[in-house]
Amino acid sequence: MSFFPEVSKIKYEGPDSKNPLAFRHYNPTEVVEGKTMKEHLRFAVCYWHTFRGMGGDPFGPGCAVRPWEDGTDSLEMALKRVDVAFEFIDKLGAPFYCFHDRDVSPEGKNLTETNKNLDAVVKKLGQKQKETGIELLWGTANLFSNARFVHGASTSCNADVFAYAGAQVKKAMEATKELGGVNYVFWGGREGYMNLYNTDLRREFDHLAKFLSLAVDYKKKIGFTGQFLIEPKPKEPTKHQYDSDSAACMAFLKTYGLDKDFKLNIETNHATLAGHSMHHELTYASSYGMLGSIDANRGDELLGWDTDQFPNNLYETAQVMLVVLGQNGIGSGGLNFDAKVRRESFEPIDLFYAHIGGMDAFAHGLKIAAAIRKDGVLKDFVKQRYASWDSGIGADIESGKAKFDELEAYMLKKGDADKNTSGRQELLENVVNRYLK
Ligand code: XUL
Ligand code: CO
Repeated sequence: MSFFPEVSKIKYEGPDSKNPLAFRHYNPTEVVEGKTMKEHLRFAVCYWHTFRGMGGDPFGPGCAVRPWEDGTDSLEMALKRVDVAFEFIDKLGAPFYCFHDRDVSPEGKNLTETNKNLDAVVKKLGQKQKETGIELLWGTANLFSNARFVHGASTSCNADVFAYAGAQVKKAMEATKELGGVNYVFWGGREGYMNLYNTDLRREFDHLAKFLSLAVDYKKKIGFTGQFLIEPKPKEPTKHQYDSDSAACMAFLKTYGLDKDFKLNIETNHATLAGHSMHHELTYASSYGMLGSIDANRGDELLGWDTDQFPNNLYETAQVMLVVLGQNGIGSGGLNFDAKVRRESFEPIDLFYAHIGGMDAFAHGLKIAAAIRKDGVLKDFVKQRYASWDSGIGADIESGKAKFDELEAYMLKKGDADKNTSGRQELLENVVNRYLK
C-alpha cells in the first residue's frame, strides 16, 4: 500500500529543471571539497512536524489532509504511521530522521504501558531502518506536552516530575541506542520561568545540571556512544528559557563542568528569537568546537514567534555552510528539518515540495560557500585585517610577552597607534553577491 501514490523517488535533474518534484541542486553523489553532498549535508526529516503536525494554531484546529490518519493517538495508528514516514523519507532520499518518544508512540495509562508502546514502535522503526537504509540522526524525549510538565521537567518545583523525566529520558536514550542513533538531543521544552516572583532560579539551574549529569552517567553505563546535544532557544513556551542561546548554553555547561559531554544543536528560528543571526550562533559555537548539529528552518521577519518555516534563504544557507565547511564538517550531526508546512499548505504533496525546497536551498548554499572558500576572498581579507597581530607588538601580546609596562613603553616611544583601515563591509557584501548564482 502506498500513501504517496502520486510521487516516485525524487531525482536530481539539475538547475534548469522545472519539475517541482525534482532536485535542482541536491545531487547526493556530487563531490564538493572532497566529500559528497550527501556526506556534507546529512539531511534529516523530523517526525513531529512532518508526521504529527496537522496545522493547528491558536485560532483553529488542524486542517491538514492526511488520508492515512484515523484521528486517534492509538498504538495501531502509531505503527501505521511508521509506514507512512518511511515511504516519505525513502522517496525523498533523506538519509536520516529524528523523533521525540511521544511523536512515534502514544502515552499509555501509566509509565509501564507507555514504555511498552514505545518498545513496539521501536521494533518496527528498526525493521524499517533495515529495509530502507534510513538512519536515526537523533532521538529525544518530549518533556513538555503532558500536563505533568506544566512547571518544567528537570526544573519543575515538583521533585516527582524530575523523577518522571529521568525515567523517560532513560527509556528514550535506550531506544535511541537500540536504533543506532548517532546523537541524542536535549531541548529544554519548559525549562525556564514565566515569572521570577515564584521561581528559585539558582535551584532550577542546579537541577537542570543535575539532570544532565545523570544522563551522562547513564550514557556511560549503557555504552551509548552518540553525541549529546543541547538545543538553545530563548523563549517560547516560557518567557525565559534557561538554554537561551549558544553563549548562555556554553557558559552553563562550563559552570557545571558538563562542557566535555555536550555540543550544541543550533536552530535558525531560535537564533532569530534570541535576537541573533544564525551565522552568529553557529560561529560562536563553532569557534569553541561546540557546534554539533543543526535544526534547519527559518522564521518570518514580521512574526515574532517560532514559525518553523522551511529554509529558502540562500544568504543564510550559504552562511551556515561556510561555518560548517570552516570546521571541516558537521561530524556526527546533520541538517534536521525542524520545519513545518504552513497551515494553508494542507495537502500531502506539500510535504514533498517543502523538503525538496529546503534540501535544494542547502545544496545551493553549500555550492556557494565552497566557491567563496575556493577563491579565498573572505579568508584572505580577514587574515589581512588582523595582520598587526602576526608580528611585533601584536604577537608579543598574544604570546603573553608584553604586559602593561611593555605596552606603555611601546606607545610612549611611538606616540600614537597606527592608522586604522576600512572594514569594507559593503565591498565584502558585494563580493558575496557575486557568488549567489
Ligand atoms: C522546539 C524545538 C524542538 C526540538 C526538539 O522549538 O525546536 O522541536 O528541536 O525537542
Ligand atoms: Co528544534
